[in-house]
Amino acid sequence: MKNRIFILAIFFSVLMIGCNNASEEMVINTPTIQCGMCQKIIEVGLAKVDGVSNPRVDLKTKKTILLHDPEKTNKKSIEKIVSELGYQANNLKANPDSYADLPACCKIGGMDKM
Ligand SMILES: [Cu+2]
Repeated sequence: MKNRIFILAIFFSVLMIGCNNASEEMVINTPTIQCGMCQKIIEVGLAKVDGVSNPRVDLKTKKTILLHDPEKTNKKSIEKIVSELGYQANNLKANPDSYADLPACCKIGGMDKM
């Protein structure tokens, strides 16, 4: 019986630590990324955002995975930031001006022309 309370206590304190961190995983589809440079642009761009930590771009699956603090930021604003970096984020299309400024290799089909 004592053991069970002990386990429960550990369980709840782990939960509390989780809440204090307030970091939830978020996965964003970034289907227009082409190369390692795109990966860097998005990872560096998102790392600067308050409430975002450990952003990483998976080139193979074309997904961006990050931890975020729901009190500081949300999916909508992160999608907007990715769009402003020049990339599509889920259903939000890339900002056309930012996309135009991307290096040629980072444009859609850019890697195929090399
Ligand atoms: Cu690129």
